Amino acid sequence: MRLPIAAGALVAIATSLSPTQAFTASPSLSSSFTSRRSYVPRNVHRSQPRRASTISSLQMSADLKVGVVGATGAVGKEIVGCLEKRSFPVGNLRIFGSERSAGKEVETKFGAVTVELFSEDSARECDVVFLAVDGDFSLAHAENICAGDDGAVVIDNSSAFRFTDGIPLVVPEINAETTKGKKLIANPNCTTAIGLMAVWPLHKLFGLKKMVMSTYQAASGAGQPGMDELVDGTKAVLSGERDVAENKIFAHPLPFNVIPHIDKFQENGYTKEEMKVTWETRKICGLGDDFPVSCTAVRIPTSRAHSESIVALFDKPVDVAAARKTLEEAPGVKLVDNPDKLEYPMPLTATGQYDIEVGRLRENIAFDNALEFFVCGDQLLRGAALNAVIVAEAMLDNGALVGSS
Ligand code: 2RA
Repeated sequence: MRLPIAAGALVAIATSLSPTQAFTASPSLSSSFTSRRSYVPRNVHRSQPRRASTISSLQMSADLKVGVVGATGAVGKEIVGCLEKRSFPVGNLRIFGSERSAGKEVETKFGAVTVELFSEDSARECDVVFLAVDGDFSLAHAENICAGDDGAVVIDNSSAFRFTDGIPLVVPEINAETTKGKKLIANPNCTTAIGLMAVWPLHKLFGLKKMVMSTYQAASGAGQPGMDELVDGTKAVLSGERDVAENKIFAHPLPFNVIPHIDKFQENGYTKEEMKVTWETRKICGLGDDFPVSCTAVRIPTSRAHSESIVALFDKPVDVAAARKTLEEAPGVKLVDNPDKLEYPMPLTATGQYDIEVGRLRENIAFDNALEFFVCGDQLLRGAALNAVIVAEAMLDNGALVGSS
């Protein structure tokens, strides 16, 4: 079966977001806790001391045919990196791209891989395909890649299917069981995935009633072009070449600025990025369609870790010590909350890490039964690539993903 490629859709393969999506788009305390701490140079991965989730050794022994579409973009590169570092059972790695990248060679732990021109037929030959492409491309091809008993499992990083009934939207530490028997899985928006890693354990403890989030989002949310625009613009201003940086990706110059605008404005005055936090929180956590979640999403001039200030209101009275203990034990979460030593979550320390950092934990003084805290997470890892790879691991574990001969 040969199915057509949507005209123009491949143009966006090399980056995870189009420019349009990026902006129109896109003292002393007595109780201090730090579970682990280490500084990581920007964009450098240190060895990961623990895994955000585990899969059984039996299933790890299967060798899978793995496809990555968009592997030359910022998220795609990290997917390949996660497959390598987490010892995902890759028997054969295939990288698919546009005409522009087809034929290029990519060095991987699994050997040198020549980028193939994408076709649905080729992608269907894989056991699992990670899509790190834009929503139009996913809409055109994802369902065809996974159709039928012989189709591949597809884990889609775009927003194309996040709110489609019957398609799971998954943060594996929260709702991995929803992938059972499914072949198309939606990966959440980075902002939601990072925040919910901290909110979910607290929800289980106290029962979430409402949530208000304010974000401080890195340039990487707009893909490699966003990171490049930040670095180039900062250099241009610091060298005296320009008074104010140029902007093509973001709505305004990002260097030396903050921009309270990510994704398109909606009729209710929120942006789509903000509403994604509301809609995705409801779906992933199994909350009602009118569950109250409000977000203000802001782009700041950092490279690749998103930060979030969260006020969570609960049904039950909150106990800060119990909350700390729960967060310390939560998979994929690192409690960094030691103000006496100036230790709290920061993009600098969260960059390159699998775990999200949570800290500045305190009882909120404006609302009853409310906690306030600060979260940082690597936008390209927990916010995208790592989450997708752990979804695949969970599917190996529950039998939704099996190797074919
Ligand atoms: C952003 N959340 O930061 C988006 C990317 N998925 O722009």
